[in-house]
Amino acid sequence: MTPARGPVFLSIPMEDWKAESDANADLALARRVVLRTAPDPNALRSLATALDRAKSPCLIAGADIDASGGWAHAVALAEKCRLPVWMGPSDGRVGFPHNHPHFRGQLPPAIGAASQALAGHDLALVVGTPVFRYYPYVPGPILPSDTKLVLLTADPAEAARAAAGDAILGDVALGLEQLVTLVAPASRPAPATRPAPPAPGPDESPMSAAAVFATVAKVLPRDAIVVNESPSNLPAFFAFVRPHTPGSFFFSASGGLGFGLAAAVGAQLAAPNRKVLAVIGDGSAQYAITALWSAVEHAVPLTILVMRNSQYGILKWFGGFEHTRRVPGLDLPHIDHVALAQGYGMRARRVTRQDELETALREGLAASAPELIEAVIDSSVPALG
Ligand SMILES: Cc1ncc(C[n+]2csc(CCOP(=O)(O)OP(=O)(O)O)c2C)c(N)n1
Ligand SMILES: [Mg+2]
Repeated sequence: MTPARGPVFLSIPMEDWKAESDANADLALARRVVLRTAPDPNALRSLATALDRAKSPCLIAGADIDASGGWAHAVALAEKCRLPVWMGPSDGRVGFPHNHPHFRGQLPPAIGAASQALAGHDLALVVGTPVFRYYPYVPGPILPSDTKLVLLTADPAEAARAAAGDAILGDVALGLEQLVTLVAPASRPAPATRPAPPAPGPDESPMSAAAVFATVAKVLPRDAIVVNESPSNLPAFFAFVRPHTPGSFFFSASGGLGFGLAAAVGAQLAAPNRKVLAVIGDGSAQYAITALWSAVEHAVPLTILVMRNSQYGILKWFGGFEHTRRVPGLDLPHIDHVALAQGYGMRARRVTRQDELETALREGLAASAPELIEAVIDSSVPALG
């Protein structure tokens, strides 16, 4: 498959299942096709020169760095050029270690705010993520007036539809590897180190999202995989849990709910030697609740943490953002995820305090069967920008 890779619908006529394959089919099966194509060397040389000459360049590290195996090259480039690094807005994977001193955070998914975050940078290098994904419409310039942008992407459609800047097409891991050899070591000062996570506050009931994620950060194994579909709590999640190993974070980049619970079951099946933690909003959980059945029936030992704030929190924020008052249907009282999970045959418990959560997470992550933890959190609506 050529980039961008993703879900494929394959329809096989029923009678073909019964047909015997012949020698020609063996030829087809024996084929090996290498699809990685390196970016144009001249374009990379010009980009390296632009990086060398820039006063204050920065890197926006995207999901495809993870998918293409380019973490080490992204880190080497950021260190050699002393680049501050952001995660792409609403990106589905992490392409750069969030605990690296150069890491700044996730670019906000709105025109005005993303452009403000890039202010002061004369060159923005975007690698393996669209320019850019936006959620609410916040008018403004797509880029600050004195910022040039270059996108390195393996996806021709992504290159074509970028709202601003130049684009270079090719495998992003190969491109980054080449760039590292082409740039000169920068003499500009290294970016300031990102502050340590904030203190989560006292252990009280109901918990804050911060208290939940401080606990998750404490107990999560180093190579664990987190699938996240807890929309209003994503900034709090990234404040505490800083993914720092490849292939350790998955999020629905399109924003379509129902991905998380099902993807977490798939991730645990695909990576039996790593622990998968699904962090799922109480609203989002309803969009693919039958994934619980798959986890139980196939004995998939993932841990599911449901963030019970009893609401569609992000839509309450959105209502306020759009100055829409009294939007109906955004409260989700009375959904008992413990009963739902038990109904599917899954071990489950509710926790209301950090110490209970810590025990539940440790036991869940050590268990050889799937387990659901419903964390009751306060229903404050986070300020999302
Ligand atoms: C399939 C689908 N339907 C509806 C939406 C709109 N939507 C976006 S976020 C959201 C609420 C999510 O609620 P919850 O999972 O409880 O997370 P919270 O915002 O409370 O953190 C909804 C309904 C969507 N993104 N996808
Ligand atoms: Mg919710």
